[in-house]
Amino acid sequence: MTGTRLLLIGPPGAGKGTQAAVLAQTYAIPAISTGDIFRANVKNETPLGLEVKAIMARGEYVPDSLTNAIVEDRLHEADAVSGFLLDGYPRTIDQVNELDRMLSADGKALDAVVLITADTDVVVGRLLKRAEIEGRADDTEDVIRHRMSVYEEQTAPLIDTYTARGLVVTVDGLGAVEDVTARIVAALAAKGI
Ligand code: B4P
Repeated sequence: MTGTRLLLIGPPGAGKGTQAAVLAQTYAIPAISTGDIFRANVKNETPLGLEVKAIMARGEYVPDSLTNAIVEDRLHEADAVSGFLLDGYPRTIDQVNELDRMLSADGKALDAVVLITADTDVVVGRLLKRAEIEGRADDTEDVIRHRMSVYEEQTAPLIDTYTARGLVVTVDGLGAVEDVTARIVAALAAKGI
C-alpha cells in the first residue's frame, strides 16, 4: 500500500520510534524520525550536529527553522514522494504550519495522525531502561522529566489542532510492542487506511 501519509505523535518514550519501524514495513512507506536525523548528525559531528548537540542533551527542542528545513529536504527525496510516516514531527505549532505549507505546495494531504498514549511512570521507566542499553545523553531522569514538560507545553496542544481536522486516532501505548502495533493497524483500518 503506497501513498499513505501518517504522523506519529506522543510523549517521549511512548513508543513512537519503536512503532515507526514496524509501521514503515506494514504500509511500505519510509519512517522519517527527526530525532534519528539529529542524532546521526551529532554522531558524525556535522555543522548541524554541533549546533544541536547541547540543545538535545538538555531535552529542549531544536529550533523550528532547522527542523523544518531538514524535513522539507527529506520529504523531497524519491522514497517519500508517494507516502511517509513522520515520527516526532511536527512538535510545535510553527512546525504544523510549515508542514501544511510543504504538503499543500505539492498538492498532498495527511491521512491520519496516530497519537500513542502512555503514563508518565511507564515512559520514565522505559527511557531509564534504554539509558542502560544505549546511553543516550537525554535519557537521564532529570532530562526525561524536562522532555515530558516540554512535550506537554509545546506538543500536546497540537492534538487539538489535528483532532479538529478529524485526523487523530488515539492508541494505548501500554503493553507488548506487537499489541500496540495491532491496535494502531486496527485503528487505521477503521478509518479506511
Ligand atoms: P526523539 O528521538 O523523537 O525521542 P523520544 O520522544 O524520546 O522518542 P523515541 O522515539 O526515541 O522513543 P520511543 O518512544 O520509541 O527526540 C529526541 C530529541 O530530538 C528531542 O528531545 C529534541 O531535542 C529533538 N527533536 C526531535 N524531533 C524534533 C522536532 N520535530 N522539533 C524539535 N526538536 C526535535 O521508545 C522509548 C523506549 O521505550 C525504547 O527503549 C523502546 O525500546 C521502549 N519501548 C517502546 N515501546 C515499548 C513497549 N510497548 N513496551 C516496552 N518498552 C517499549
